[in-house]
Amino acid sequence: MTISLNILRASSVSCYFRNILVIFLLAGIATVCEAAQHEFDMSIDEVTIDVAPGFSNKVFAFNGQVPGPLIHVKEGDDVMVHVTNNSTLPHTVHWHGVNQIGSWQQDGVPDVTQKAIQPGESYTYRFNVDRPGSLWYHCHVNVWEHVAIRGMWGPLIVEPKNPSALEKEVTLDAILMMSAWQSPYANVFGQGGGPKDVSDYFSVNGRSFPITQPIRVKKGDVLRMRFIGAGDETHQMHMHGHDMLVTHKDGYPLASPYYVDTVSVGPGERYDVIVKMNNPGRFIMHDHIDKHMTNNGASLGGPVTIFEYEGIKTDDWYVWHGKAYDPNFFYSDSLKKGYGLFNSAPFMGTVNKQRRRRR
Ligand SMILES: [Cu+2]
Repeated sequence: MTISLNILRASSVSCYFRNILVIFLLAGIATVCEAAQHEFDMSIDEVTIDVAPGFSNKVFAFNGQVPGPLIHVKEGDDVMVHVTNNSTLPHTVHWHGVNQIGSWQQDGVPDVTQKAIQPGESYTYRFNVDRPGSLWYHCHVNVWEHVAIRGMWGPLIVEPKNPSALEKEVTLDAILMMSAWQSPYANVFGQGGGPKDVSDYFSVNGRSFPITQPIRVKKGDVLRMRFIGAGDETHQMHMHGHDMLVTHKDGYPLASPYYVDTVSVGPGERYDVIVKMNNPGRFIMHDHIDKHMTNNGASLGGPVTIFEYEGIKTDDWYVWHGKAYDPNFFYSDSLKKGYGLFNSAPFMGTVNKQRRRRR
């Protein structure tokens, strides 16, 4: 900069060339400052969500919703999140996939990087998203309960500075967060999720069929699905009628993408798949662990969606004939809105009528 200013001051530089230099300098500064700075607010609230027909579950919900709000940023951005704990138990937020280079104190692990955020208290996380991909965030206190069966998770999508040619072809985005529930503890905060406890409801984005949603497509769409293993079970997600090209694992691009019709999504894992939607019809996607296709033992339930192609006539007997459609159930609309934090009204729970702990 000093050298550049000296050049500008040199009397031999004409006004014309000085103006050109200034333009180049400003362009350079703009490039250096390309990384954005985001500041978000997130609360942790005690609410109840409907997981399946006749089954509701009390949760600790980021911004009152399960899954939590979409955080959508770009590789290299700085992120600041003010977290306020309105619940009756302590929590933290771990930013899963962010390597926290030079910022380990922001990793969100209680008694390792910070003291847990107590009820009524706030904590501010500051970090740089140092690598792109399908990341996520979740509590790191009593994870077997708070994460496995209490809904404390949401997507953190970091767009790459240099997307691949195939990624640029994507016309429709979907996020699928897999998890399970334990009905004996549905209304009991502070318990459940132990090694002897049994999951009896299974879900995608916190809901079990039939109150999940279809993914509506048209022939020629290039669909990207980001699977996130948010709970404590493995889910074998099988798509009928199409090949899924696995392009990323845990946010990292694969050197050799490979085709599957079933993708195994374990706890903490993320898989990105890209699918050429070229087979008009009505096709199911379901968990191929058969007992996961039940709601407390009753079939059909669990993490099921159906790909509905535009132009395929619905039938009277079709299980979702006349269903009210939510185009944002898989965050597809939120992902189109650019960068930021996006709440989603259909994921909101109802506020519990209970006494808050006074501090
Ligand atoms: Cu927690």
